[in-house]
This record gives sequence, structure tokens and C-alpha cells, in this order.
Amino acid sequence: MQSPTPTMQTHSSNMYQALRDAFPADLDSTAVETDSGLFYTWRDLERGSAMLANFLQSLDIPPGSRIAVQVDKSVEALMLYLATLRAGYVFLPLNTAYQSAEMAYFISDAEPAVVVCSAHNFGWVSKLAFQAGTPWVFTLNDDRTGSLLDRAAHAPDRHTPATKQADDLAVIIYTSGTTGRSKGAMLSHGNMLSNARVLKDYWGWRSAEQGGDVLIHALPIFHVHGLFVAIHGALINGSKMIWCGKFDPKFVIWQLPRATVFMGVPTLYVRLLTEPGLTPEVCSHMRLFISGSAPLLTDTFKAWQARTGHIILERYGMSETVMLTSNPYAGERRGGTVGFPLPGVLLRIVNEQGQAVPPGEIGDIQVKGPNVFAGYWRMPEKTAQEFTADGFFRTGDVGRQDADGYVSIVGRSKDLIISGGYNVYPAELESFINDLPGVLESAVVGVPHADFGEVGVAVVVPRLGVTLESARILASLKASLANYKVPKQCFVVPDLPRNAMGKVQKNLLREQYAVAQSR
Ligand code: MLC
Ligand code: AMP
Repeated sequence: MQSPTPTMQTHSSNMYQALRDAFPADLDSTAVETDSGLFYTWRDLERGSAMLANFLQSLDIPPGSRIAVQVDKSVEALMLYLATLRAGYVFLPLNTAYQSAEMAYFISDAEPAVVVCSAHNFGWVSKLAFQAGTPWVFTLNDDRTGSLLDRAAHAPDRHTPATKQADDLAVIIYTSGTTGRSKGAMLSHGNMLSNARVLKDYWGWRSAEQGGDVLIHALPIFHVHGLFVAIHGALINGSKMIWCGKFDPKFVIWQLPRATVFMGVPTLYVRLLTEPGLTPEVCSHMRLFISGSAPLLTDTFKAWQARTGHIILERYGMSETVMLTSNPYAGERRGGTVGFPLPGVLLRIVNEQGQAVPPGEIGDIQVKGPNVFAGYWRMPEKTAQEFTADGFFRTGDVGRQDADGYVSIVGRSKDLIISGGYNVYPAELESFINDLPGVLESAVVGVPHADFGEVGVAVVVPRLGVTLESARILASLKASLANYKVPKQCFVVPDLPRNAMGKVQKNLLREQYAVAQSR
């Protein structure tokens, strides 16, 4: 009798494979429809990412190589993300607003094997990447020959996704540091996959057989919200996306009757509410509006319900953890809260001694779960500081959990401003301003803002006998840093308020300049 041939069971946790498994049977149906009138099928996503994956692999770069990408939003950029996952490399998305000093830091820190940039930035990006030792720099879809898409057009359109373990690194997302250097949060295939699967159920995504969902994708694709929560959410459900290159409230309202799901940072909801075309009728086909990345003001939450008849579902997450909590899909969506810890997420609120506090009391939010990252890229000490001895991650957010389980975020222990959903770290701006000629010291604080929720204000003290001009300080910041980081106002003052320990009292500055903003 012949013994059965042993078969190797190679279970893969490749995130691309999980998304691919959910593509609809009809690969020629539309997967993404863009605001410029282009239609991409599921087969386009499959073939385009296969060709790009084959091309990347033909470069003979080592496993685990980083592919750094700073390009405008496009479906081809999405294909490049999928290609990186399926080839088993590490995707490193970068905000298109980053300027040369910021890019130089990310490239020197991450040491990517490939940098992909926009055609209009190729000159300076390629120069600094080659100087840092990057072997390959491409534009994505420049008209001239030599772009990544042009090269990949000659690659085979079939590709077997690399076998990946759940804890294999898939993506590095840089988050600015509260002190100095930006940190690269390392997310694994398993982190993203566990979260995408939980959200699929939690938010009741409808498969094609259940009528199908259609997502309006209006966010940038270089952060967790647009790249993971939105794209993974749609793809792992085989749902079509209507894709806006740049958020335009009128376009979104025009598309609402054809869609079922919308995701936005609070600023998007604030801007949609200014449009007279936002009515219950245009929203009648919609199933779900989701908000996150920054606090949704109760006023916006209530105004949305009054104007559209829909209750926004607010959720909470971060780059290091993907999504952590969410208001329920079916139960009460409570304004001012971020809902319950998601299935599989352990969340606790602790006091300064690290002890859990009773329900309703305020403390630091700590989390643990399959979605929580492995650590910061090449920063073992920083990583160790951010985890407790029993493996909980210190989020830096301050909140409470009520007796019935709802979590509310009431503040942050990290010195961070969240402006229109982007994180701005005062420490980075202060260190830049302090290095300007004639500056003795500075403080940057966040103050309320009707559109962006919160914006930065710089308060600067000149050296003795020096006259400083606010406009020049702002112009210097604008010339060197991503535009959204630049404080909206700058005040030159003789000194900063300090407490008995000599520490700058930022709370006093916040109060003082909040008034200045509203004038
Ligand atoms: C743009 N500007 C901003 C800004 N965005 N200023 C402060 N904060 C912002 N977020 C400024 C620019 O500097 C510029 O100023 C002017 O506004 C116009 O720039 P723009 O690019 O044309 O702006 P606009 O298209 O209006 O962008 C606004 C926005 C965008 C809200 C659409 O900021 C955005 O897409 N935000 C979403 C960010 C996001 O996806 N976050 C998710 C992070 S993930 P000037 O002076 O130069 O003209 C995360 C985890 C989680 O947090 O839980 O999801
Ligand atoms: P990021 O580093 O860009 O991922 O930003 C993560 C931070 O955004 C979190 O630590 C929170 O401070 C904040 N955040 C995300 N979602 C919410 C929310 N719904 N309400 C309040 N803050 C939020």
C-alpha cells in the first residue's frame, strides 16, 4: 500500500491574500470609480498589483525591504500598496505635504530599498534618496518613460502572494514624536488583518449577496484612516469604492445617493454641514457615517442628526494600534464617546500608579490586543517605555470608561495638537522656532478652531534687544515643514508664563490665545 504523499500546509497571513479572497466572483465588475470618471475593475486591481509585485521582486531587493511612497492619491497608488503586501515587502506611506528635511529624515531612518515619488518632486526626492543610499527611485506614473508603472507594464500579470506569518512586518507608519525624532510604528500583517476582520462584523458590512456596500473614499491614503480603516474595510468585503482624489464636499453630496458608507475626520463633517445640498433625501440611501482620528464635537454630532436623520458612529484608534473602540452599529451611538473596546481589544484606564481606576474616573488609556503594533522601528528603548510590564500599550490618551462600558476621550497626556485629523507635535515646531536667529524660546499650543477642530498657535520670546516679526517666523516654518503643521498665528511676547518648577504653563497660553483666535 502506498503511503499518502505528505502535503505541506503553508497557511499564510498575507494581508493581500485575505483581501483578494474577498474579491467578488465577477472580477470584471467595478471595484473603484474615481471623481475623474475612471473605472477600475477587481481584475485591474489583481493584475496591476501582480505586475507591480513582479517588478518589485525583479529588483532583487532583500526580504523585508521598505518601499517608501510619497505620491498623490490614485488607484495606481493603491495597486502599489497591494503589490508591496503581496510581494512581502514593507510599505512606508508618506504624507504628500512633507518637504525635504522631513523626507530626508524618513529616508535615512527607514533606509528604503525603493522610493516612489510624484513626477513633480522627482528632482529633489531622488537626490536626497540617492545620497542616503537608496538604490531605486521611481516616479509612479509620470508621462515620460521610466516610471514604475511603465516598467511594471512589461512584468507578468500573475503573481503568487508571498507567504507571511501574522507577526511579519507589513507597514511602517511614522508618527511624530513628542520629543524630537519621528517614530516609525511597525504594523504586521496580523495587526491589520485582525482589525479588518473585526470591523467587517462590527460595522455590519454587507456582502454583495446582501445588497452590497459602496464606500465614498474621501481621505488621504497615507494614514491609518484612509489606508486601513477605509480601504481594508471595503476590499475585505468586496465592496466598491467611489474615490475622491481630494475631499470636495459638493462631490461627496452628489455621490451620497449612490453610496452606503462614508468615513471622515470631523472636519469633513463640519464642511459637509456648510453645504445647503446636504438633506435627508440625499442621505436616504446611506447606511453608515463613521467619524474618527480626532474628537467629534457634540455640536457636529447633533447637527448631523438634525440635518440628515443619521447618527454618526464615532470610533477611536491610532497608528500604533489601528482601531481600538467603536460605538455600536445596532445599539446606542452615544455622542461625545468613542463607544466600546472592539472584540479582542483589552482596554483599561489607570491612575498615575498604573492601577485600574473605578468606572467613570479619569485616567490614562492603555490597550492590548492582536491589533497592537510590535514597536517602533529601530527604537527598542522608546518601545520599552511605551509598554507596561504586563504588555499594555500606553496610548498617551486620557479618558474614562462609564459603568455601561462606553469610553470617552477627555484629553491627552502627550503634547499633541490634532488639526483636521493630522497630528502636529508642538515639540517639533518649538525646536524649529528656537533655532531661528533672535529667538530665545517658544511654545506652541493648540486652540479650538471651527473648521480644523484645533489649530496651533506659536508664542515666541525674542532674545534681549532683538525685534522679531511674526510673519517672518511663520514664513520660515512654511518654507521648511509640511503646510498643515504651520501654526495659524504667531505672537511675539516678552516672556512665557511658568510655574514654580519653571515649567511653561501651556494651559494658560491655551486660554489666552483661544480668545485671540475667536476675535
Ligand atoms: C490643510 N491645511 C491644514 C490642514 N489641512 N491646516 C491645518 N490642519 C489641517 N489638517 C491648510 C494647508 O496648510 C493650507 O494652508 C490650506 O489648509 C489648504 O490646504 P489644502 O491641502 O488645500 O487643504 P484641504 O484640502 O482643505 O485639507 C483639509 C482636509 C485635510 C481636512 C481635507 O487636512 C485632510 O484630508 N485631513 C484628513 C487627515 C487624515 O486622514 N487623518 C487620519 C490620520 S489617521 P496654506 O496656508 O498653506 O494655504 C489617525 C488614526 C485614526 O488619526 O484614528 O484614524
Ligand atoms: P495618529 O497618530 O495619527 O494615529 O493619531 C492617533 C490619535 O488620534 C489618538 O491617540 C487620539 O489622540 C486621536 N484620536 C483618534 N480617534 C479619536 C476620536 N474619535 N476622538 C478623539 N481622539 C481621537
